[in-house]
Amino acid sequence: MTPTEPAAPVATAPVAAVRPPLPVKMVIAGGFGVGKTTAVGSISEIEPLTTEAAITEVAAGVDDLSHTPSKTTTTVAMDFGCITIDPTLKLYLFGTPGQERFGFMWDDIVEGAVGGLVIVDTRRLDDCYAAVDYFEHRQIPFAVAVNAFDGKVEHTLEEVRWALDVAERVPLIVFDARERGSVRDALLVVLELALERTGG
Ligand SMILES: Nc1nc2c(ncn2[C@@H]2O[C@H](COP(=O)(O)OP(=O)(O)OP(=O)(O)O)[C@@H](O)[C@H]2O)c(=O)[nH]1
Ligand SMILES: [Mg+2]
Repeated sequence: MTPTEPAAPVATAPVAAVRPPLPVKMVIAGGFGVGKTTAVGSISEIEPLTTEAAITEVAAGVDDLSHTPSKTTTTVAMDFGCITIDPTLKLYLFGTPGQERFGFMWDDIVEGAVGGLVIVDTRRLDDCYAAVDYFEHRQIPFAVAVNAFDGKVEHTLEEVRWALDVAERVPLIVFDARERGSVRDALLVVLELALERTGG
C-alpha cells in the first residue's frame, strides 16, 4: 500500500445478535399421583412453582392412595418449571392437576402447548385413559411415559399400548420421574414429535 492510498476500512465483526431461546410450552399430564409434580421438579432449572395442597381425610377416601402411601399432597392448580434445552430453545413445563374434579383446568393449561407427556402408572392404568383421550381428541402431539415406580413396570410396553389403545405413532417409553436425565429424554421425545408435526 502506497502512502497516498486511503487506509482500508477496518472491518468490524458484526456483533452477533444474542437472541433469547425460543420459548416452547409443554404439558406434563396424567392421572392422579402418577408423578407429574415429581417430574417437573426433577428437571426444572428454576425452583418449580407448585400448587400443592394437603390431602385431607375426605379426599383420601376419594383418591386412590394405596399405591403411593407416602403421598401427602396433591396439585390443585398446576406445576410450573422450565428447562433450557440448548441456546435456541427453552421448554416451559406446565403440569396438570391429577384429580378428575380439576379437569376444567386442563384447557387453560394446555392452551398453546406444542405437545404433552402423559405419565402412566401401570398399576392404575384406568386413571390414565382420560389424559390419553384428551390429547388424542385434540390432536396434540403426545408421548406416553410409563413411570417405573420402584423400578419395575407391571406390564410390557406392548401390553400398555394395547390397554391404553394408543396408536403406533404415539411413542411409549419407560422413565423415572425422579431422574433428571430420564425426564429430559422423555421431553425430547415429545419435542421431536412436535417438530415432526410442524415440519421443523
Ligand atoms: N417409587 C417412586 N415413587 C415416585 C415416583 N414418582 C413419583 N413418586 C412418588 O409418588 C407420589 C406421587 O408423586 P406426585 O409427583 O405428587 O404425583 P402427581 O402426578 O403430581 O400427583 P397429583 O398432582 O396429585 O395428581 C409422591 O409421593 C412421589 O414421591 C417414582 O418414579 N418412583
Ligand atoms: Mg401433582
